[in-house]
Amino acid sequence: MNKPYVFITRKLPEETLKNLYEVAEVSMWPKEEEPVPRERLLEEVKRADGILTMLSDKIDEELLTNAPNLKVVANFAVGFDNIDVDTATKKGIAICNTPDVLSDTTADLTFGLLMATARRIVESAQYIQEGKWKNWGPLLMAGTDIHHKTIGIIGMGRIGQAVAKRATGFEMEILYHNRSRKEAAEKELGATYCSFEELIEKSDYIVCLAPLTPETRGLFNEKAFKQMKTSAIFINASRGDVVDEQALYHALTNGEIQAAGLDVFQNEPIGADHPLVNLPNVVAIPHIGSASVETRMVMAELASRNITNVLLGKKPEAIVNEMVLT
Ligand code: 8YV
Repeated sequence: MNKPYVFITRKLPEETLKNLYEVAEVSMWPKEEEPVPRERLLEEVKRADGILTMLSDKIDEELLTNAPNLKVVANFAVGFDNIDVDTATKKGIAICNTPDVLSDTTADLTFGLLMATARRIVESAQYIQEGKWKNWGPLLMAGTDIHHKTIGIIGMGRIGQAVAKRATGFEMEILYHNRSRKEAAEKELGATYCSFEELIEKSDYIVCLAPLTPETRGLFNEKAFKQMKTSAIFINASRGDVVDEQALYHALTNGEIQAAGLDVFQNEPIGADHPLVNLPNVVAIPHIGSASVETRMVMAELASRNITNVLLGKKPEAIVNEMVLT
């Protein structure tokens, strides 16, 4: 019997795909930093039983309705806003993701971004690189304290809770807003639930880790930035589309908030001419929340196991639309 066919949309380390090679014929787009062209992907899904894909590939209705054999799409990410899950579910296609394995790594980066922004670390490094450090002054590159301040976390899922855990080490007061109450976070981390409005008004650091949904799209708009303290620092490590970037630019250049640390943008990848990138009070980084070598390997292994399990008729470890399995 022919083995099922799996297409991988980006070059991943071969050693992370061992179990997949045992059960499937595998072909992989050979470039690491260049997405597979849409035409090639449309061609591949005509025969694929499984696709291992990335956030940069749109797995939309057109693609899913031209995939007669497709049984599983495994996203190399915890988020899955690049996939039309409703259409996939109607067609009985399993959608898998990579939760848990990236939570601590993404929380480390989020906290690092917060610290870099508050303490002007990137601006300070550039100051030396540009040969500007000629003298010392009491307020040279003076930033803002982190310890004992109030952090407000929007999206208290696994990553949000891992950020909150780090905030306890800085003895911060922790506020959170989430679709549902997280009693464990309240008990174990001393986090306090509050409304979105209350959170943005009271927090010194506003950290967005909420998934992109119809409810969160454009959540951080002109009104929201106006409600924040003028000393507030905004950190976004979820999705660019939760922010109205024009409103953020206005807030940062008109003293409505103090600074922003951004790992994600509305239209990625962005160029050096993006209006937010060269503001002195912005630290911008290229969507690297989960990008540690260790975690990227484990993500690839999990995505690969997710496909293997679905193809073998077993329950995958992480599935978004479990109803397709019944
Ligand atoms: C992705 C992410 O893994 O997991 C997510 O949802 O945003 C990132 O960690 C990365 O962009 C690769 O797709």
